Amino acid sequence: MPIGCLVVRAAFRAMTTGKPGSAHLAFPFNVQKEQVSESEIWCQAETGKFPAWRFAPDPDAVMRAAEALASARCPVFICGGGVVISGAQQELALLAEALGAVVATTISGQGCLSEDHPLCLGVVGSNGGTPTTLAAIEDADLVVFVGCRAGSVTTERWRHPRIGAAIIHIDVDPMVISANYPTEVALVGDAKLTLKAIADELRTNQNLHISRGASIVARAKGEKFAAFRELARRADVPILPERVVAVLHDILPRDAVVVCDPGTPCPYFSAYYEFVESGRHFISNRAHGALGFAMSASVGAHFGRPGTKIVAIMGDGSFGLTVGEMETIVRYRVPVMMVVFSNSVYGWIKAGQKTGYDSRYFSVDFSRTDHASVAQSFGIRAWRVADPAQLRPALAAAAEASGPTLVDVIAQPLQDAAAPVSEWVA
Ligand SMILES: Cc1ncc(C[n+]2csc(CCOP(=O)(O)OP(=O)(O)O)c2C)c(N)n1
Ligand SMILES: [Mg+2]
Repeated sequence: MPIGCLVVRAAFRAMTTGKPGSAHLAFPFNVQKEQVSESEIWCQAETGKFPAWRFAPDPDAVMRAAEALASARCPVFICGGGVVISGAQQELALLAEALGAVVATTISGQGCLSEDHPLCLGVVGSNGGTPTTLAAIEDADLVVFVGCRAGSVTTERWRHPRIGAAIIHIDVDPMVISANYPTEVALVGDAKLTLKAIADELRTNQNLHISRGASIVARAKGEKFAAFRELARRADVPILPERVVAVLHDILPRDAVVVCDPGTPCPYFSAYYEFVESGRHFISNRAHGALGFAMSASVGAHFGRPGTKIVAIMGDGSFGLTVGEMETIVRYRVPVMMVVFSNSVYGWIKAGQKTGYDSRYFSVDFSRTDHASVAQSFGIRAWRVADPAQLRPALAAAAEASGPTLVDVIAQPLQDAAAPVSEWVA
């Protein structure tokens, strides 16, 4: 059997089973030149989508998790990207509603619950969390991690929740569970099946305590968005990131997909852009957080979901790393809308040097590029906005145009901003 066919088939299994994700194939020259007949190229049908095969957790663990949840005074779910990958949005909503429990998310977990759901707290952690959302985690007497690594950013380096707090952990990957927290109940399984199994178990529980999650969320979000709106309506020059988020939220369709680079985009959109449709509408490359991701990823998002408005939000550092991809965007007429936070600085790193190194700045400032002109040279319609009054008309025109567009926003440098970042990992 030709080795190439085996490897492609293995890649489909790797992408769609266990912890679904991308796969990378590297073919030696002799394999590339191998003769194969069409009948030898096939994949198991289930591996054409993810998760290909779901598996359920140990029923005994389900029972213990249900008991712990039923008696908790104030349980909080912290949901990661695994919930969205599993397509467990409805099961999560039903379980949270049965318990009256708060649902917080990681950056990748956005979309596990619609953000206008009364139990949806939004993003927590050092990148996109705020003091008021943090308080809700602090008040929990039971934390349920779902499809989430309980990593340093989400937990603010394992301080929230603290080590020793009561933890239930649900994940398809057993290597994730109890890696960072001693865990009361471990459930190894698909999020959709597991959440449903717990909800089924709770249905017969006579002592179910219903928590006041909705009022906790209302207070936390009320305070967070009051402070945000105050800044978003200001007409400061350079333009505040809050204003950009608010205007885009106003003008983009409900089902738009927003792809964010590191730097200013990720924390600002995680904290303040409310995704009111559940499912995958926010994409950011966590883990490595490589600059230059959003422009290329937005092209992938377009082909994955053609007909949907796709918006790439970039830093100017990211723009510099990936600008050549504009040729591809033009050649294929990919109708993505790009927005650049032009602040002439590696803002995230400068903010880290400001707080962590006593403002001793090194190698973080660079000169201003006219990103709109660069885009125009590639053949992309572009606007440059320095005046806050021009922001809405420019973004609206770019959003309405049919081909690729770019809006270059002269923006407040991140190290000077009221960013929703509690700790700069820099
Ligand atoms: C490829 C790569 N190199 C370096 C880093 C480290 N890093 C994280 S944020 C950042 C600065 C981002 O600058 P910019 O894109 O201008 O966004 P800003 O913070 O100014 O909004 C850097 C260098 C990274 N994440 N990826
Ligand atoms: Mg920058």
